[in-house]
Amino acid sequence: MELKVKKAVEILSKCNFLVVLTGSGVSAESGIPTFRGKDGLWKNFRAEELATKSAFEKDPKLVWEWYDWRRQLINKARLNRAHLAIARLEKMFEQFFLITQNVDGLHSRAGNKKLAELHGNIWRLRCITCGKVSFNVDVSLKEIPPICKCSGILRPDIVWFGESLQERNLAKTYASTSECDVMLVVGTSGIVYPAASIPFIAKDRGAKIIEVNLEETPITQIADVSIFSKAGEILPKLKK
Ligand code: BV8
Ligand code: ZN
Repeated sequence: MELKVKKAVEILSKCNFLVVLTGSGVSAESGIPTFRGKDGLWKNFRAEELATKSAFEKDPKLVWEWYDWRRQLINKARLNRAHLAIARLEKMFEQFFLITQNVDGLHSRAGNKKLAELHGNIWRLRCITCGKVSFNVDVSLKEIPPICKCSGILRPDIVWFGESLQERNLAKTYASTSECDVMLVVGTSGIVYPAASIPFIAKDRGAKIIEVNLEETPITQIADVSIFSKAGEILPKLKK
């Protein structure tokens, strides 16, 4: 493992433009369940069943309860050393961009500014009628589902399965992916598209790929180095 860390550090020492791509594994050590891990269940529902427009239309209360449960978890969660190291990396590379699939807002809380939240943000709400977007300040909702002033139902401002990602985020993502010379991929199973295609696009453009994960993923086959260990352990080493 030390050899691999050394190789990753060597790659980073020659890097001009660093892009980091994260998934729920980067928040796992903060106690937030990943999607496909064993604790990825809530009341025996899988995320794929609840994070869809049809589930919300069928039972907005149930879907809101799930998000409320997650927001309370996130509110109690402490940043872990991977979040802090990635915030530090933004300061160490003047050309830097962070692409996250996570909706928990923890990278911003850690201080990252140059980032795209590809799948939205659990703290933002959007009215399904008038489209107004607002930040929800209180952690748990008083009324479920919350109602907009225009009396429309508010939904989480999150990209559900089957929904397309926001153009603005995609543009920033593809721009940084085409310019970076190193992509550091942390804590993602590389299953959800279009996020999962990002490392492949970077690789095709000649970028070096460093992966940090507990398990092999489809990205492992194209990685220049894959370090199979906890993000909270490895990222501080890479930052140092
Ligand atoms: C789109 C917000 C089309 C929700 C999320 C069939 C039907 C319908 C759609 C599809 C289909 N087949 C394919 C699709 C496309 C679909 C897709 O890819 N599905 C997958 C499941 C096959 N994609 C979409 O639907 C996307 N939209 O395609 O639209 C379209 C196109 C044009 C026009 C109109 C429409 C939208 C995808 C976004 C879905 N929303 N999140 C919410 O959060 O509530 S995705 C969800 O999965 C989360 O955002 C999460 O981040 C993301 C990816 O999962 P991971 O982050 O990778 O988490 P996972 O648990 O899988 O892995 C964790 C990893 O961490 C593991 O590898 C583990 O080993 C590692 N780990 C754990 N602990 C640690 C660690 N590593 C290091 N250290 C540790 N300590
Ligand atoms: Zn409204």
